[in-house]
Amino acid sequence: MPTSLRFGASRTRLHPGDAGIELAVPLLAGTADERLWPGTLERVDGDLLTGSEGPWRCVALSVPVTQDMRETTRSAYARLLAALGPAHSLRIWNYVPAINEEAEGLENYRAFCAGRHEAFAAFAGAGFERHFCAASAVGTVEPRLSVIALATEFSVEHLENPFQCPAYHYPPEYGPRSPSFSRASVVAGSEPVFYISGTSAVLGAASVAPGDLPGQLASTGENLLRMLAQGRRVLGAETLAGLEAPFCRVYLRRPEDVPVVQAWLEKQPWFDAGQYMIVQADICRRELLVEIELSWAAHVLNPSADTMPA
Ligand code: 3EB
Repeated sequence: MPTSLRFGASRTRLHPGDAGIELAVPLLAGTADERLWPGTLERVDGDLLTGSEGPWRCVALSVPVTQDMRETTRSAYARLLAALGPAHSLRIWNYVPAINEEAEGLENYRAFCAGRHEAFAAFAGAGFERHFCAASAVGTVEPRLSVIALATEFSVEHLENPFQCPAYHYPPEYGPRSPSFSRASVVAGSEPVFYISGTSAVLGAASVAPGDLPGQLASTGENLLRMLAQGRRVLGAETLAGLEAPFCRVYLRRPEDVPVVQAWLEKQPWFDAGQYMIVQADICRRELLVEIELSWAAHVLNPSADTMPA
């Protein structure tokens, strides 16, 4: 039985077995569920669940954040990386409590980045940046850090956007430790999978069109097309064109912006009205209003959907 990520729950719960993962992130539009991976999860260690299905591996963890965000994140990621084991990281979703609020002079997102960076450095040692995969990190109102990770035995290629500074090279003005992710991750070969990270209006390392939704959508759309071109280069144009349309998730800071985002989505070449959701979440920089991620994985991770002839 495949596992789904379900948005709009009253609280976050990671269920072993068929019930999947429920996230307390409000759904604003579109479908509530995204098929996450082809297997089920088992509870192995309190609030940490894992599963393996063929070459794919999934780890999900949700921990209360009662004290220091940096240390909570470091220890959560140490457990997560240990549970992923030797599999190659492919996609990580992070839900960070009160992401733009500060504690002791450090914004929660920056404290999260510091703890995540420290855990990767301790786990993978020198050259650990090679292991950074596609990710998103957005806010949640629940006082819990929830992280869902996919990994695979297949080799994974991590991609960068030539118009953006690699996030792991962001200068220190964006926080004491840089964010540990790549702009996209691809598995080529017989079971191709392609994940574009949560993508925002960032050029170089700077935010574009601060506080201006149409300007940010335009810039985000250009960044998504740039990453699509990177993926096409690795997968081949025919392979990419042969895949089902991507699943699209939009993280939106202000619920009242839904109509503007929907009108914009309908004009995007990759958009499929049957495979998207808009959820309410704060974005990791205060001036950013929207972040968008695309996932081409349904044909592998949701194979039952392919059994009906068109
Ligand atoms: C950015 O480009 C926007 O910290 O894991 C996007 C995707 C962003 C992932 C993360 C952050 C992350 O810097 C923010």
